[in-house]
Formats: sequence, structure tokens, C-alpha cells
Amino acid sequence: MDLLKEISESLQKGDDAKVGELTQKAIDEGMEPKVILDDGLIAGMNVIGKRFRDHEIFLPHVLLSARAMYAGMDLLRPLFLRDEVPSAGKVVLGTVQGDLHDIGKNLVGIMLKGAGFEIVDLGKDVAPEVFVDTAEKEGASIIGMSTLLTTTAPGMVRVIEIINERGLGDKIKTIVGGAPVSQDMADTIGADAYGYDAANAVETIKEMVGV
Ligand code: B1M
Repeated sequence: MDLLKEISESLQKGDDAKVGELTQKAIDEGMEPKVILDDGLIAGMNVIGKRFRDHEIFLPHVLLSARAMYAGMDLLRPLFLRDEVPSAGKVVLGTVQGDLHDIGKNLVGIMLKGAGFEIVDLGKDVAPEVFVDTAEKEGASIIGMSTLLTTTAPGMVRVIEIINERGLGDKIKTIVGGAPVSQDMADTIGADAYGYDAANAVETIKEMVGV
């Protein structure tokens, strides 16, 4: 079987050891990290998402697949990072309050670091004030917010409100992303930008800070 398909299927089975083994094999064979990520790991996770939505599988199965996803991502992470790149700017990153999904947010962080950005990763379930307080304290010019749940998207609105209430709109720009987010939604809530995937988030943030 094709190696990428094997990675995808092992992830769907939640077999983290096998995903690690196959991801390493793909790396050793010289496959592009982005191809392994997109066509192996993310492809497998997309199938899990559809099967979960259709009630064919349940939460414990999704958790196992998430663990398997991390087994692969941990091996790919160093390949996306570059050493001693001068800082392109500082980005505060987090998943919004009430949302515990962090795989996509972590991918955005890995790729931004690889592009030379300093990342202040607040993790998941981050309160709106914490995003803005941290950006002010750290002197970050970008706040990146991720959400995977439609119910938690309003947390993004509150962050933008706080930025405006404190008159920080010129200093701190926002970018939003995650499965339920779209350009339309970003425009509606007044976010400065939308990233449809991790690579696009990096390109967009580079444009925002002018590097
Ligand atoms: Co849950 N989950 N989950 N889940 N989960 C979804 C999101 C869901 C769509 C599944 C479904 O029904 N089909 C659904 C949400 C429905 C909705 O709101 N419309 C859902 C649900 C309902 C839930 C629970 C409520 C289930 C329950 O408890 N009954 C619960 C919520 C818990 C909570 O957050 N409070 C829950 C829990 C979980 C797990 C903990 C088991 C696990 C998360 C583990 C973890 O993250 N550590 C999990 C998972 C794994 C998923 C699915 C299957 C996969 C998500 C994922 O990691 N995808 C997901 C189904 C799906 O999305 N199709 C689902 C891979 C990842 C690389 O993609 O995160 O989309 P993604 O990131 C992408 C882009 O979106 C973008 O870049 C990435 C690609 O490069 N991106 C950004 C992301 N953030 C960005 C930020 C940016 C720019 C781009 O700028 C800052």
C-alpha cells in the first residue's frame, strides 16, 4: 500500500506507534514534510471528522486518532523549524475560550516558527482578556485565534472588542482561523485577516507585518 495511505489509515485506527513508525519511514525516504502532513496525517484526520459527524465513531476513537496525529506531528515539527532565523515578529497564538481543539493551532505555530516568527503560545481555552493582555505585555503585533467549534467563535469577537476598547487597533492586528471560520466571518467580526490553513496563515501574517 502507498505509504501516505498507510499513515492515513493507521491514524484512523488510532495506532500512534504505527503512525510514528510510518512517518519516520516517509521522512527517511525523503518525502516532503508538507506532503506527509497534508496527504497522510491531515487526510486521515479529515476522514475521522466525517465519521464522527455521521455518528459512525465516538469521542474515545477521535481522542486516539488525535494522539496518533501528534505522534506524526512530533516527528515532523523539527523539519518545519529553521535555526537562527532573525525574528520576523512576535505572534500571540491560542485557541479561544471554551475550545479544547489544539492540533490546527499547533500546526500554525510550528509553521510560523519555521518562518522565523517568535510565538507566545497560550494553549487552548484562552480567555479574551488573556490574548490582549499578553500581546500588550509581550509587545506582539499579531494575535492569532483558532476555533474549531461554532459555539466558541464569539470569543474571537470579544478579543477584537477589547483591542478596540483599549485603542490598540493600530498596534495589534488579528488573524482568525479554524474549521468553522471563513473570510466572510472574519470580515463580519472585524478581524484584520483570515487564514484558511497553516501555510496560508504564515503567508498572510508575513504580509500583515511586511516581511
Ligand atoms: Co472535536 N469536533 N469535539 N475533538 N473534532 C470537531 C471540530 C467537529 C467538526 C467534529 C464533527 O462533528 N464533524 C465538531 C464541531 C462541530 C461544530 O462546532 N460545528 C466537534 C465536536 C462537536 C467536539 C465536542 C463538542 C464533542 C463532544 O464532546 N461531544 C468536543 C469539544 C471539546 C471542546 O473543545 N470543548 C470535541 C473534542 C475533540 C477531541 C478532544 C476528542 C479532539 C481534539 C484533540 C486536540 O485537538 N488535541 C477532537 C478532534 C480531533 C476533532 C476533529 C475530528 C479533528 C480536528 C483536527 O484536529 N483536525 C474535528 C473534525 C474536523 O475538523 N473535521 C472535530 C486536523 C487539524 C489539522 O485541522 O484544526 O481544522 P484544523 O486546522 C486547520 C485549519 O482549520 C487551519 O489550519 C489547519 C490546517 O493547516 N487553522 C487555522 C486552524 N486554526 C487556525 C488559526 C489560524 C489560521 C488557520 O490563524 C490564527
